[in-house]
Amino acid sequence: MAGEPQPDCVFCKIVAGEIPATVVRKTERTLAFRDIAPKAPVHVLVIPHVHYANAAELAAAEPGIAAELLAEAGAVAKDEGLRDYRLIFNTGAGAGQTVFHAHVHVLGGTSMTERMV
Ligand code: D5M
Repeated sequence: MAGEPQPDCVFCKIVAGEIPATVVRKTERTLAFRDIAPKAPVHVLVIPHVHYANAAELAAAEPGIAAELLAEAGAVAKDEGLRDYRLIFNTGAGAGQTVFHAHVHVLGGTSMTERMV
């Protein structure tokens, strides 16, 4: 069922505490943790606890949580001392999405003007 934990989803396992992550922020509905393969000095992922395949599906089904995801991304940037940063929502394998649980990448800590992650 939409929003329910998926047994083979690595991010559902992180939410459940079944695999470790370096958590930097947590709310009742979202979790922010450091990317395992950082592409910038600061590279944090913000995810909803609920499982949706991508951010657009999350926003369609649970707009309040999608808004919270964005607010938390901004809070991560502030916590990390970033004034300028990039938010990325890869959507679909052809766009580079590898984990099919909604997430936003927060990238910064270096000049982002030449970078596409
Ligand atoms: O991004 C998915 C991102 O998730 C990618 O940058 C690696 C990261 N990842 C995958 N597994 C983990 C664990 N276990 N901890 C932290 N980060 C992880 P995408 O937009 O789907 O390409």
